Amino acid sequence: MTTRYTHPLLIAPSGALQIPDLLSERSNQVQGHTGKALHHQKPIRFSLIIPTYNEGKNIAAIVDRLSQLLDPVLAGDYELIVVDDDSPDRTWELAQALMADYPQLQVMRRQQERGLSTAVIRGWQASQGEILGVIDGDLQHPPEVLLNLLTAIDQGADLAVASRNSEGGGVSDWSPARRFLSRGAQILGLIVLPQVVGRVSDPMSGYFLLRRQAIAGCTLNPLGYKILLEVLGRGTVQHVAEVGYVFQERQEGESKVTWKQYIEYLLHLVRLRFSTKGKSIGTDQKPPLQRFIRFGLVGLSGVFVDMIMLYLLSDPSTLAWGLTRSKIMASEVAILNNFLWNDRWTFGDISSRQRGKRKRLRRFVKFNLICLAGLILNVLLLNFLFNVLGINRYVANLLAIAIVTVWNFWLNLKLSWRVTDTQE
Ligand SMILES: Nc1nc2c(ncn2[C@@H]2O[C@H](COP(=O)(O)OP(=O)(O)O)[C@@H](O)[C@H]2O)c(=O)[nH]1
Ligand SMILES: [Mg+2]
Repeated sequence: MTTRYTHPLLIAPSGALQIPDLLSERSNQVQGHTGKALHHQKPIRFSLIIPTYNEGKNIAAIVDRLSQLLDPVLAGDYELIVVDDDSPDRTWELAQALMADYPQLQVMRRQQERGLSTAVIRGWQASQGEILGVIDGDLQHPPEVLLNLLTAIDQGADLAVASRNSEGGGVSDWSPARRFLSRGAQILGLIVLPQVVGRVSDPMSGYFLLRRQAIAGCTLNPLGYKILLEVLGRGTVQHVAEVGYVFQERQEGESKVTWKQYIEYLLHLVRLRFSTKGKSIGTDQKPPLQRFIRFGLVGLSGVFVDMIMLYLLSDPSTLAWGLTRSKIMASEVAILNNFLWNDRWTFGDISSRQRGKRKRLRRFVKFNLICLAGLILNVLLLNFLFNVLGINRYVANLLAIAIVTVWNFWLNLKLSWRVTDTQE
């Protein structure tokens, strides 16, 4: 009879969700670290957390691919930490069996807590890396991107995010409904928590690396899935880098995302909004004042276009169209005028990096959709100011345009030209 040696598991830390500084006294912060007594070892370069729940069919493949990828660049100087929430399919046990063949692999089986965000944090707490990272365990995040993320950190970024929305990024096979939902969530984030959500092009990314220093000592308090929001909201992140990636379709197992995660996302945004109030977000980004001035001037040219069109279409001495119809038409012409100027001038630096007719068309479609939403707001405001408050139609129009300009600037900055911290 042979008994196979089983490698010890990491015991899940308990207590506050706080990442210890590697240099400080940490014996009472990392409780119950068994086996290799890692906290007495010297720090290592990189710790990558792989959170799993029922990923039994994926775990061997992801561990193998990550090891193949990292061994040549970080031989012995990294750790892969699978944090499994006591999966019914016993993912943790399968991972544990892999430890014999993959010496950099560690496994944590959590039985007291559940949830993606806390799994990641508990993994980081038990880790030794100067650079911390997270990657999904289902191979939807292409492992190769890790090398670019590591390079970005080596080049000085505090946070390197794999993004579906920057150059080279995308989603493989999403339905329009799913894309819409994802964008809607981002827009809500931009409205509720602009200084946090606006810093990256893919605030919902679950694939990123950061320097331990950026969050060491902060008490994290996440809700649901979006751990990146927590890092951006509570950490000290100066330089952000982004690397585009294409979100792969799941081959094995199934997604754990339900409506609950959308609700939690909203609550998380609100909670962060209040708890980070007054905190100056650690950023080297200047407010995009110059852009706003340009956008404002372009908007002003649009006002003239809009006014002239409104006069030509609605004035009793000219075509005498109805007010709403005239306003929609006038705004559409103004939108076209504004796009052309903004693309050339306000965001000319970004546009010149995203060349090609298709990309330009995409920017125009986004610009149009955002302005269209703004236009609806504009028409409602104009009708309210003119019909309800009895303000002169042109003054009412000016007021409505001013309010909608702020909406248009912010959303277009973040969604059409995608200006984030990494580009300023
Ligand atoms: N430890 C842990 N991992 C989780 C939990 N929920 C999801 N995961 C893992 O987190 C990653 C992303 O989850 P997934 O359901 O694929 O999300 P989606 O890609 O957005 O559909 C996968 O590796 C999951 O196994 C959880 O509650 N605990
Ligand atoms: Mg997934």
